Amino acid sequence: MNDVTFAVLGTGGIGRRTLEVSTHKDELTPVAACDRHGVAVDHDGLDVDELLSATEGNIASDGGATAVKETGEMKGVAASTQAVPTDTPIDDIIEESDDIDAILIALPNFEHDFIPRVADRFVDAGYSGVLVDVLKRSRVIGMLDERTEAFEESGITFVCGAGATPGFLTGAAALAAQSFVEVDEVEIWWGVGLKSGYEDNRGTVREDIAHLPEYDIDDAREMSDEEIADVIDEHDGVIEFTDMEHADDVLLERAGICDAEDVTVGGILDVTSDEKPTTTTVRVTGTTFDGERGTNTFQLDDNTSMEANVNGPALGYLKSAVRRNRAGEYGVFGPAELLPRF
Ligand code: IKT
Repeated sequence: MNDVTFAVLGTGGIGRRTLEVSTHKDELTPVAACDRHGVAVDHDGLDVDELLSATEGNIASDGGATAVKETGEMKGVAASTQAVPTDTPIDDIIEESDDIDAILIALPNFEHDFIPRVADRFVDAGYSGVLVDVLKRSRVIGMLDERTEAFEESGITFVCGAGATPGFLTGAAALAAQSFVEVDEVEIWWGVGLKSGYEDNRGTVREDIAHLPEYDIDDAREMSDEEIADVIDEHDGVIEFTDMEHADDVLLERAGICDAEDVTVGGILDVTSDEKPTTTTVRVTGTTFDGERGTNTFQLDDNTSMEANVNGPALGYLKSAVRRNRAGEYGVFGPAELLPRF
């Protein structure tokens, strides 16, 4: 595969780690990155080490919404020597996007239609290329599906839900389903230990809290860092999630594998330890053509980090989508319909 250039919208935990993983992939060249108040563009390739060291440890839990501390010190992307401050980061990237093969949207904690609306802006600008997101919520997939025609006309290949879950684990479920002619149940159960990674992943933790029964995405977005810390303390640092609204369900349904209602997603987040509190497991139960009932199980090693399991697949799906895009295949794809490329 020829060189693939890409931009990252958002430089919270996901955006930054994606840039880092890409330095291990010869054919991927990150050429642009932004947060709410800064944008860095270099069509010959960003200096990822410089960008990461400039942004490391200075990102607010809003994924970079705070550009300037009270002290006047530059925060987020704007602190990089490759960046300029801006009030219009997404428009700035759109302006440069003619030569960019793919855009990774790594923006958590926004309203449900935020990613679809970002996609609209690329369509309106006549962008033709790949958009990839690591969104979580089931209800967003329908909003993207409604835009299929616009993406096809524009020449956009959109991959939705391309992180770990939905994403990697949805894809694993699609493979595990191949033994069966009828799939009865898909259970996704994840474990994440985030003691040292907590600061870097506060956006993801905030998003997870929105899945607790007593909260929703708007509450979680409005909560202060202290309030988030209080919720974590109330659970002694270990929070169990059940029946999460994760798009694995609709993504498996749209790939024809099972009904959305037969998919459950849950997991345990432990911010007191870097060890996974439980082994991340996908169990697919079904019936074979010759009448046997069985459960195929896919597990992640306890030593692979969430960062590895979200960002590796995000880039793998991005590469797969660029291949489709270059072959003239446009529209909306989910992680159960594509194999990520290594
Ligand atoms: C996500 O970002 O995909 C979802 C997060 C769970 C990641 C699971 C990783 C499992 C592993 O590394 O073993 C969470 C719901 N925010």
